[in-house]
Amino acid sequence: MSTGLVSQDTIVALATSPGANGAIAVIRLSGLQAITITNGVFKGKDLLSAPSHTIHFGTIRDGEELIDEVLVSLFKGPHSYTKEDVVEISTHNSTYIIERLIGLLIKKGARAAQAGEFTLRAFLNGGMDLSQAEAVADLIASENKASHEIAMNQMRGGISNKLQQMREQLINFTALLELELDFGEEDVEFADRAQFEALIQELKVHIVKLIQSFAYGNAIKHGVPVAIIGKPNAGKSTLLNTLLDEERAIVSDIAGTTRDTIEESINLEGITFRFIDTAGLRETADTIEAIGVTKAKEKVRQAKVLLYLYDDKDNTAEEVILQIKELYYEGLIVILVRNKIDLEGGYYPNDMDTAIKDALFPDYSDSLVGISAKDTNSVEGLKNILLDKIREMAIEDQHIITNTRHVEALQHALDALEQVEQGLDMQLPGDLLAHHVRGALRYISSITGDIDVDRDILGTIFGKFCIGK
Ligand SMILES: Nc1nc2c(ncn2[C@@H]2O[C@H](COP(=O)(O)OP(=O)(O)OP(=O)(O)O)[C@@H](O)[C@H]2O)c(=O)[nH]1
Ligand SMILES: [Mg+2]
Repeated sequence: MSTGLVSQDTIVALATSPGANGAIAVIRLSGLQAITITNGVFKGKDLLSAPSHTIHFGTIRDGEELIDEVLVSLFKGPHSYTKEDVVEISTHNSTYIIERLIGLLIKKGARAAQAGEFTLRAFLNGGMDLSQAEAVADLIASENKASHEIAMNQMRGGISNKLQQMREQLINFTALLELELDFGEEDVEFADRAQFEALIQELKVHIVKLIQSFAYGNAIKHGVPVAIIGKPNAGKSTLLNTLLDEERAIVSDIAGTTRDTIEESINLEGITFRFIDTAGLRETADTIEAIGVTKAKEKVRQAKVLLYLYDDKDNTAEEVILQIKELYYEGLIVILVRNKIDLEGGYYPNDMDTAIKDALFPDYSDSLVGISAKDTNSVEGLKNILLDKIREMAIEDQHIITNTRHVEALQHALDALEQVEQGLDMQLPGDLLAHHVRGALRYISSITGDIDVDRDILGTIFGKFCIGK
């Protein structure tokens, strides 16, 4: 797609979802001729003399032929989404009407918009920065409260403001470093090195936090994957059913009942969790079951949280410890779940729990809970632990990264800042330090689009939008 300078032409597209059943469809135009073109086919008030932010009832006609009765909303630039003149025509939601109307507007001089072109214009015209524009796509795609909150925060400039502050601080220092260069031979230091070092430290802390927030942001965006793991008959499928409040998985006292993985999502207090029931882990001669066991282990690798189920009849502490250590990888949240406590009349910590805690806390896990998977009330406690764990991942200030492009840029910025730090240690001259600082600046700026962003990058970002956005 063309991402050149802001073009002067007028674009048109259906802004509501095509083929949807709703009563109304909205067709949107943006550009210099948006109002003139609409006025040419609209019978009602003269739109050219109408003030901005007004709505007008009238008809759309192709010559003498009446196409629809419509409402036309006017937004004159720069007080519009794209900062250009924008017209939104609300029509009846008929595929025929929409096609005729868009066709007519194109005949009168508009051009069919490309994917994301309205938002691209908003960005190019300075209405929003790049990370805010990207958040528009996230906002439209958000399916739960938590991802909606993150996208909304980002669209309203959440991380941009933070990054902007960092940029300004760095720019100030680079200016001082560059001033030193002007004095060439003279041995002057305008940029206080100790202060500079403190600033770099501070920025690194912020960036690391933002990078870490990506794991959380990503989980929130796509649903937090939770693998339910344990030996056969541990009660994994029973737990899944209770969580879903539905007989989703087959439960039986035959070991090896579940073979394939079963995934279901539920929303707990605004956060989507993807629970994955798996085949019980054991050595088996049954080929199909063995495939299930391999698959279960793979699921753990893709999971954010591992619920490890065991009970004190069918497991030994050694087995549990060994299996957790085998399955564990850095960053995985492990919750140990001793099941079937109803058989003992409640949860009483025993020697097995003590042995497990001694071996696994705090390196592999820090939570152990007793439940009865059959019992909804008892599973409530487990849900709360899960929610707490996920919320712990969130960082303060709500600055959460959800975008792969952003996290990569931050990683590069961090590398560059580390080079500045090493440079300071080695007492490198100002010009070399300035070089690394500019590197960091470039990466930070690429997130908000404060530098000349590569056209390919813009094409990729806005190409992901739907037409009309
Ligand atoms: N008393 C009691 N029995 C339970 C509990 N949870 C599960 N069971 C029983 O344990 C047996 C195995 O339960 P499942 O949920 O099929 O176990 P699983 O871990 O999915 O087993 P596989 O699919 O074979 O790996 C069934 O007879 C369940 O009724 C519990 O909390 N209390
Ligand atoms: Mg099962």
